[in-house]
Amino acid sequence: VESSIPEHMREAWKKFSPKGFTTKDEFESEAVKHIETTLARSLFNCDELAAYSGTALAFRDRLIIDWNKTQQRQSFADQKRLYYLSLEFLMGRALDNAMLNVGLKNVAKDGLADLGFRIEDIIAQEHDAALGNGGLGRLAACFLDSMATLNYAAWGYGLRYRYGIFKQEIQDGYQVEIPDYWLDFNPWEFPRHDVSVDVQFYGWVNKYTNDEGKQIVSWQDGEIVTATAYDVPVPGYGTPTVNNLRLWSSKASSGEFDFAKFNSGEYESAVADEQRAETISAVLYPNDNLERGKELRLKQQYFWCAASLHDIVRRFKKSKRKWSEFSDQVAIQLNDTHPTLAIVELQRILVDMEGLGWDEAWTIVTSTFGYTNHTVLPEALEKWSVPLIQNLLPRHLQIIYEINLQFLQSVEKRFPKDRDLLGRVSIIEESQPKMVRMAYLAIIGSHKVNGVAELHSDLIKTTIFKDFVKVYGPDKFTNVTNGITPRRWLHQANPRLSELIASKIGSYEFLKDLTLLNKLEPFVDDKEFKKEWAEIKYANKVRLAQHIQTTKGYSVNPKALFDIQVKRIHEYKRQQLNIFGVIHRYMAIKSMSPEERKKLVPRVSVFGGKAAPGYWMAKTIIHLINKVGEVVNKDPDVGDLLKVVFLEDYNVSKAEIIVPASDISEHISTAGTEASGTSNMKFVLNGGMIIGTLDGANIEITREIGEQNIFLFGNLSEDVEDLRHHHFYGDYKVNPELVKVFDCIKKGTFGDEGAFGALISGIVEHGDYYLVSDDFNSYCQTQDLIDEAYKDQDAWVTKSITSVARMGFFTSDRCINEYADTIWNIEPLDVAEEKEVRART
Ligand code: Z57
Repeated sequence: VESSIPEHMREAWKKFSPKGFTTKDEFESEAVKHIETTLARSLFNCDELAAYSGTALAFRDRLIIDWNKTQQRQSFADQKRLYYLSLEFLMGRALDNAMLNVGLKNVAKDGLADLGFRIEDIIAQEHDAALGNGGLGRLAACFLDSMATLNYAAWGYGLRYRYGIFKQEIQDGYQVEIPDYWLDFNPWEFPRHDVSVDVQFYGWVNKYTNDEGKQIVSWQDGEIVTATAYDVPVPGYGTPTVNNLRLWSSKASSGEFDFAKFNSGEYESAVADEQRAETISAVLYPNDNLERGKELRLKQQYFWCAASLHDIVRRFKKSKRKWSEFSDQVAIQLNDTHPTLAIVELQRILVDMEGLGWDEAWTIVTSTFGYTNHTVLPEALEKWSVPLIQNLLPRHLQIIYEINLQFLQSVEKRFPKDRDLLGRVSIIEESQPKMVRMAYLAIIGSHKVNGVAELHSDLIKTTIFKDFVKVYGPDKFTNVTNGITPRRWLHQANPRLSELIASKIGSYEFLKDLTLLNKLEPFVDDKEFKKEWAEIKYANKVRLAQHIQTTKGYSVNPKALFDIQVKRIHEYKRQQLNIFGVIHRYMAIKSMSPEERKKLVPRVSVFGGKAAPGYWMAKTIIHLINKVGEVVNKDPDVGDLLKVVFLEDYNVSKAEIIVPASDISEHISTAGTEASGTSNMKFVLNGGMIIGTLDGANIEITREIGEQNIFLFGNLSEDVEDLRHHHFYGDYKVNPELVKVFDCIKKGTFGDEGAFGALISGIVEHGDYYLVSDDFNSYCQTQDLIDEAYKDQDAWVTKSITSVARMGFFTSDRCINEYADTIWNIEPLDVAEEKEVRART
C-alpha cells in the first residue's frame, strides 16, 4: 500500500506528522493550545474541568499517534487477531491510566502545577466510563489492559450505551437510581461515521431454488437499524501498542428513516421510528447475575453481534484468503452467553450470504469461538423464548434448530440407548413456551469452554454442564483463573506502595511481571521497610476517612480496623451476613462494662455497592445497613468502637480510593456460588487481609499466600446441597446468636421492624438458601480472631507483606497469556523495532 503513494507526498506526510510531547513545556503548550482553541477558553475562565479537558486532549493526541501505528502494524503483520465480545466494559477513568502508561504523569503534574492546578483535582474531573455492572465488566477492562500491555493484536467489541450503570444515591436509607448520562464531553471516543453496518430485525424467510438449481435462503422485509462504530484507544503500559475497543451505537438507517412520512407531515411517527432505533444502544441493563428475558435486551445482543461479525468478516475478506483459513486469522471469545448469537450469525453469513456448505461453515464456526462461563447461578443462565426469537430473528431460529438437530443426531449415534440424555442436552428446552438454552448453544458452537477459577471450573463440569462432559469428553472444558491488572490496581490506585515496592526490588518491572513481587519476601523482617509499609496503609486510611468526612459528613478514626465489603449487593454475596455480624458486635458492646470496652479493637465497617433496581431483597439489605449505621454511629456507649458506613455510588474510581485503605475485606459468598471474585485479588495486592469462605478464587489465593495469611470460615461447597436439604427436611434450628440479632431488629432498634421482615423470614421460615445461619457462628468467631490478630501490629504487617509478595499469579497478564496459548492460539506482536525507533527520536 505504502509504495503506491508517490515519494514527495510521503516525504511531506513524514515531515509534518506529529511526534507527540515529552517535556513539561511541550505538554503545557499542547494543553494550553487545546484549552484556547479546541475549547475556546482562556486563562481567565479555565476552571478545573477545562484544565482536565485540555490535559485529556493533549494525552489523547499522543495516544492517537501510537494507536494509528499499532493498527497499521497489526494490519501489515497479518497475524491472527483476537476479538473479545463483551456486553460490558467497566473501564473507569482513562486519563490517569493514559498518563502512567506513556510514562508522563510527572511531566503532566509539573505542567499542571505551572498552570495553577493540582493533578489529583484534574484527574477527579473525569466521568467514569461505567459500561458495566460489576465483576464481569471490570474483568473485560482488565483484559483489554493486559492484551495491549502484552502486545497482542486484540480488539474489544461492545455497545456504546448512552447511559451507563445508574448512579446511586441513598435517601432516608433507601437506594435511589439516577441516570448516568456520560457522553457530554468524552475525549476518549472517535466516531467512525464511515464504519457502519446495517442490522436487520423481524421480517420473514424466503427459501427457493434458483436457475442453477441451488437452494437460496433470503431473510427479507425486516426493519433495518444502522450500527455506527465509535472507537476507543486502549493503551498498554510501557509499550507502543495501543489497541482498539470498538463500541456500536444504533441509529435509524438512512434508507429506513422515513422522509416520505416527514414530507407528508407525519413528523411524530417519523421521529418515533428514529427513536425506536436509537433505543437499542440507549441503556445498559443494570442486572448482575440475573437474566430477565426482555425483548430489547435480545435486540441489543443481536445488534452488537451482527455488527461485530460483519466488521470482522469484512476485514477478513480484504485479506483475500480462503474461507478455510478463517480461524487461522480470527479468534472470538464470548464473555458469558450474552454474545452467543454471534455463533449463529457467523453460520448465517457463511451459508446464506457466502454460499458455503453447512458442514464446511460449521467447522469454521466451531474452530473460531471460545466461551467463558462466569456463573452457575440458575437465575443468571440465559434462556430466550422460542416465539420471541421466531419473531425477531426468524432465520436465526431455523439455524439454531438445524444446529440442534445435527448435534442431537451425533449424540444419538454415540449414545444410542440413552434417550433421556438427548432431552437433557438439547438446545431447546421443552417447556411452555419452548426456550433456547444459550449456554448449551455456546458450548456446542465453541471449541473450548472455560470457567474462571479452579473450583468454578470443576463445578461446571460436575453440575450444570456434566452431560456435555460426557458427550465431548473433559478436554473441551478448561480453567483460566481470573486476574486483575496491577497497573490500575496497584500502581495507579496505590502509587506510594508501588514506589516502595520498586525501591526494594530495584525497578518497576514487577508491573509487567508480577511474579517479581516474590523478591519482597526477604524484607519481611526489615524494620524500616515494615514501618514505611504500615505508614502507607495508614495514609490510605486517612484518605478514605477524608472521603467519608466529605461525602457522609462524619468522621471515623483512621486508627480503627477498617473492615470493607464493596461489591454488587446480592443475597449470594451475603452482605446480610456481614450486617448481622455487625449487629451482633453492637449488642456485645452494649452489654459490656466500660473496662471491657477498653480492651476492644475499634472497627469501621464499610459497605458499598449497587442493587439492581428491581431486586427488592438487595434493596432491603441496603436499607438495613443504613439504618444500623444511623443508630450505631450516634450511640454514645459505642463511640469510636464501631462505625457503620454505607458509601454511596460504588464504582471503579471510588474503588481506587477504597481498596488501598482496607485492613480486612469481606469475600463471604455461600461456598460454590461466587465463580471467582476479583476484588479479593485487588485487596490482597494492596496489603489487606481477607475474611472469606472457601469459594471462587479465595481458594487459590489461600494456596498462594498461605493459610496463616487469610481468615477462612464457613461450610464447604461440597456440603451445601445436604445442608439445604436438611433445612427443609431435617430438624432445622436457626443459630441462637443469630436469633438474638433478629430479636434486636424485631424490637425496632433500627426503626420500622416490618421493613426487614422478609430478610429474617427468608432465613427462619423459607429455608435459608444462602446458609447464613449455618455459617454465622464460624463467621463471628473468625471476626474475633481478626481482632486478636490486629492487636499484634508487627505480625499483621508481616502477613500483609508476605501476602503481597505471593500475589504474582493473580495478574490478568498471566491470565491473558493462558487464553492466548490454550484457547486463542495467538502470539504477541514484536514491537522491539518500534521501541527502538521511539528511543532514537
Ligand atoms: C458478573 O459480574 C459475573 C458473572 C455473571 O454471570 C454475570 Br451476568 C455478571 C461475575 C461473577 O459473579 C464473579 O464471580 C466473577 O469474578 C466475575 O464475573 C468475572 O469472572
